[in-house]
Amino acid sequence: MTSYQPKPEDKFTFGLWTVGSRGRDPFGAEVRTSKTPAELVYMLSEVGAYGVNFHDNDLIPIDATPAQADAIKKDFRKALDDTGLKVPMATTNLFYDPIFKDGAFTSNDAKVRAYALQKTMQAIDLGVEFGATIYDFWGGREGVETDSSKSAVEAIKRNREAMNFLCEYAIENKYDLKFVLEAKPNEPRADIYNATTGHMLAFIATLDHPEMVGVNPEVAHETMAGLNFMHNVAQAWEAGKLWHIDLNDQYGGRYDQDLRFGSRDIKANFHLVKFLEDVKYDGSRHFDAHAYRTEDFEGVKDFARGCMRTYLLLKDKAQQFNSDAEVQALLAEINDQDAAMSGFLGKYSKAKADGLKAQSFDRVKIASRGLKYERLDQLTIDIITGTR
Ligand code: GCO
Ligand code: MN
Ligand code: MN
Repeated sequence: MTSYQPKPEDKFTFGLWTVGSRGRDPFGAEVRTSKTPAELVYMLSEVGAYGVNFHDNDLIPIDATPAQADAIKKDFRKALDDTGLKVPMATTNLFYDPIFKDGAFTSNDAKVRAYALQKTMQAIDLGVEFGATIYDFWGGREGVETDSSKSAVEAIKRNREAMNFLCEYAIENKYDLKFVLEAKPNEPRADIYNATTGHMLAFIATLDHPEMVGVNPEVAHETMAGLNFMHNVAQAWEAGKLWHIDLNDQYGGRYDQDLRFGSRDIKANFHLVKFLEDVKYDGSRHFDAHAYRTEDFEGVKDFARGCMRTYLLLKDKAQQFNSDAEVQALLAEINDQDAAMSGFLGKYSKAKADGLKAQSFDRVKIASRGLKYERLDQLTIDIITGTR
């Protein structure tokens, strides 16, 4: 029986903006008191997290004086030293300040685009100062309410220009840094460009330094788009681009709910955790979620502990699935390959094509075989629910 205690090698991380969220929403004010970045670090250490990530302005308010910034950094550094927490990832807030009301890198206003680049370079410096090796780009306002306002092609070009600029900046400064792009279909804009992880993968291939840029898929975002999150993660993995992941949970067809990881769709999250563990994904498991607005700071700890515990529970269940004799026998049967077909499948050759055209297949017989996926899925349910 495992204790489900988080360990550093689990690489569980939280953003300052996640556990620091005070529960404000479009319909109501803050319900929790403000905590300093250092206080949040001590709390994350208490619950067993490995690391803490931040936006530039989670750490240093946008209008802080240099003296205030130094004092905050000193406290934050001390908290990191005291606890041993790491800062694996950092990012830029390019959505909160009114200047970004029409986007940052894709804004129609050249001054806004230039300011966004300046702010991002400064935020990259700050992230690197605290040891970040992954730098996230979530283009929250890179979109529109009306397509009358902006050329969708121009938006792609501006986004590309900005990413190329920032890659060169990181190279010039010899930063040990990789960039990850985080897609979201909508919210806060009515529509956001490069709406899914698949769009991001296609976009990355067009950059000057595609080798520096990967993706940061988020459960809620692909679920909002009505997609199978794990499939997107698998595609990113197969492309060698899964360098970060934002874990939370979400009901489909709704606003971005940022629910505690695994609190909504246990089966989908089981398959997600199983995938990450099976392929030995070794990046951060970052929880980009918020505690319910009903909670006080103790409830935020319950939320953070719950995210990690559910991940570890599902990891345990994935191991059970992998070592269950009946499950494995079914999988072996499903995946049993007819050796005779290897003469037809795989890489093209004229001989294969000719042979294949001459081959006769008993379609009806092949189709008549039951695949036992019902049995397999019920075994999965039995395992997840602890019945088995
Ligand atoms: C959201 C996003 C953000 C980003 C964060 C880091 O929907 O609000 O997921 O939480 O992940 O801003 O860039
Ligand atoms: Mn999100
Ligand atoms: Mn996110």
